[in-house]
Amino acid sequence: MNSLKTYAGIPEQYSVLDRAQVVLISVPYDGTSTWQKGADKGFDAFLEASANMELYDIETNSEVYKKGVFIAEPVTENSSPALMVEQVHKTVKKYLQKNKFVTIFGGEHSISIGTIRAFKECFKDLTVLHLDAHSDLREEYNGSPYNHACAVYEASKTTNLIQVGIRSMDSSEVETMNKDQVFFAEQMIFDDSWIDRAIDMMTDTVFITLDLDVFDPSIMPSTGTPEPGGLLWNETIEFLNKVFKEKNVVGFDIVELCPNPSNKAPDFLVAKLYYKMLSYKFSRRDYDDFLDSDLIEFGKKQDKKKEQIELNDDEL
Ligand SMILES: [Mn+2]
Repeated sequence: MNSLKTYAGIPEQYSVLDRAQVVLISVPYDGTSTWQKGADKGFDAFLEASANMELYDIETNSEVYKKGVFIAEPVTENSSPALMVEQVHKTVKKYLQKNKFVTIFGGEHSISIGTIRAFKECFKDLTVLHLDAHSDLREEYNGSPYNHACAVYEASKTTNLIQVGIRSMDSSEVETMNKDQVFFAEQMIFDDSWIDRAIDMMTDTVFITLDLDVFDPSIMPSTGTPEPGGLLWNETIEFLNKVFKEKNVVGFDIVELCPNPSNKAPDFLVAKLYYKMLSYKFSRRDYDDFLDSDLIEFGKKQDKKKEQIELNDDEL
């Protein structure tokens, strides 16, 4: 049972609401998925994998779990897609109002309609950074606007939506799509300037919605609708690191883990991805209450990295 577990097996003192800066809400919802079912099992697989992970992050020289991660009561409403979305919206908002860094774990992508709505109401000039193989811009699908195929339609109307990794869409979505703010996977492989161009399009305040099928199925086969030609690990975290460094990321959701009990590597990838994103968030140099010693070490490391980058540029 989730209630007996903590994220990544962290000591209980870091998992209570009062002390935790991070809230993790699971939405084990799989009501509208159209192909492989199982996204409702994602959170447990993620949690189990997370308990087997090292808690020191080499890259940021930090142990972000000390910021505290509270696992909220899961959103289990599933009597209709509309009610599920409303319940997600309410729950996310409740924790945002407590000034927590709110993260949400699916479930399938329709849950993001509720998460984005809550963030949109709490933050001005919101950018939604959408990483996905699919454009998810249908106004409705199978008779509902709360289908996974419609996950960011509302965001396309109400926020600054930037889409990354897209490689599958329907012709009916062409009109809704703002092509100037879409980075198609086919183009990204030939030109890595997409990283800076995408960041330049963002406002300061960013919410990230990450559908795991944005990754290549070679490293992320455990998802409802895998698509060939996706992102690999290093380029993805390099991009995310830069986004967290340059923008104020106010929260994120991760969706569509559809675990396969005989291959736990994808579950582990997701556990590590979540931890990386928290590490990037909280080890930013200007983050006020980061321990002084950590801060100095981190600063040194960043300078070194900068030198290295400049060196590499010279070589070119
Ligand atoms: Mn997708």
